[in-house]
Amino acid sequence: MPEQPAFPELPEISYEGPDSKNPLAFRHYSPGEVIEGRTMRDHLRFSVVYWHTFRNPLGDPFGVGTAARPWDDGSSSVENARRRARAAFEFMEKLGVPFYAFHDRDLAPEGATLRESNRNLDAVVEVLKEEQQRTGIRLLWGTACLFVHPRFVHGASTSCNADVFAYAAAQVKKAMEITHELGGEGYTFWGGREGYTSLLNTDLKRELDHLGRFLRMAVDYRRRIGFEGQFYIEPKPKEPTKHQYDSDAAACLNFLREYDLLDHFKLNIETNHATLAGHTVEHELETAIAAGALGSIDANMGDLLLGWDTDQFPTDIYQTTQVMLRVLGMGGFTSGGLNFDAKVRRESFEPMDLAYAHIAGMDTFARGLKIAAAIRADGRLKSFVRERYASWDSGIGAQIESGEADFGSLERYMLEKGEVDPNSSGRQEFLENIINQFV
Ligand code: XLS
Ligand code: NI
Ligand code: NI
Repeated sequence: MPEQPAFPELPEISYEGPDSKNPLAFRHYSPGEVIEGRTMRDHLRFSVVYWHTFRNPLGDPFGVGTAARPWDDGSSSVENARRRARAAFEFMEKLGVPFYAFHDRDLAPEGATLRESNRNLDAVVEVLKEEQQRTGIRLLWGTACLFVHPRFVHGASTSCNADVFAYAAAQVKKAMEITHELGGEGYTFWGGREGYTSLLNTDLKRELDHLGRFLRMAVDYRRRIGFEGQFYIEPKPKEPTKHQYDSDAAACLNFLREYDLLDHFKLNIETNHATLAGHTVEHELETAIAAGALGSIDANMGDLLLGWDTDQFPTDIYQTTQVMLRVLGMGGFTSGGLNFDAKVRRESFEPMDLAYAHIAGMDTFARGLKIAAAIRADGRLKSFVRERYASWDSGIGAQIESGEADFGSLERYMLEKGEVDPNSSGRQEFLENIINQFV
């Protein structure tokens, strides 16, 4: 811990139960409580993101940053970056969050050359290592920032300039190395500028081939250094580009299949990216799960009235219930977790707002978990769906599913039968009301 605490007003947050009025306590997140055979801590695997929580100045296109961060002198010195790392661990430790995630350039300042940037990074990784050891907090995943610097103006691995591809490769190589060194459980690829703003100047096929080649090199390098963490791709349809190649879960899965990379990657689904793509988060989760490829979740929420990635802290209980129904349904996370890729509003600029925001997100997910477990224990929802498909369990349905039937046998069957058995109601409102009984 730093000599002077960065968060002097923040105590260690503990569980006080649903009736507590203490804003600095959990009302639902009780880390040791066992649900469906696992502790809440192990179900939820919360993670703090370094970029928003410790690097976001809270600016917007019309105004400068408002964030007050007394431990940060605003300089891009390595000393400041090291002090910030200690502040981050003090915060995470007081909240009781078991994981964190970073981009390389959030941690340490970019130098004049790649060599200098790498040196800066090493100086901060030294602090992270110490702090991980001291607190037991672990790295959920690392990633490389391939979108802020002007060299990435046309993309990173999909840039028209081959030198930029080379630079990005060198940067990812180093980011993978430090992730490995810090015992990271995963490594994420989010293609912030891997897309286009105009097709008039874009060779789409060539760019996709380059992206495939880049990821293949990452897979090869992972083997070389013995990094066993999970690789993730994070879908997002747009912003900053007009079109991002990893636009949604289905597009990512198709891309991975086409380039024969599906065995090496899972998806990191972000709620706000789902809604930007015109999907619900549960749609994206189910699409990933159906392919056996849901890895991790960037837990946030958007504002449906705004067309951009607002990255708000998740405070919608219905939504966290839907998410946790899917997470429980797939048997829980293995390497992944709930990573708060969320930022406080520009108006919430005090350090303590970071604590209130995380407490809100953690409690909302803890509640979602409890509600989802209760819905599963009740069983009505699941048995409704099972019964809805009962015609597939025997007779003609079973023959179709097993591959025994063909067009000829189905025609004979229907000619004899004459008409289908009546359909039954989908009962959507009835089901929505069942969910409401638990929320
Ligand atoms: C941005 C993305 C980004 C990734 C990590 O919209 O969510 O923060 O999670 O590069
Ligand atoms: Ni994200
Ligand atoms: Ni986002």
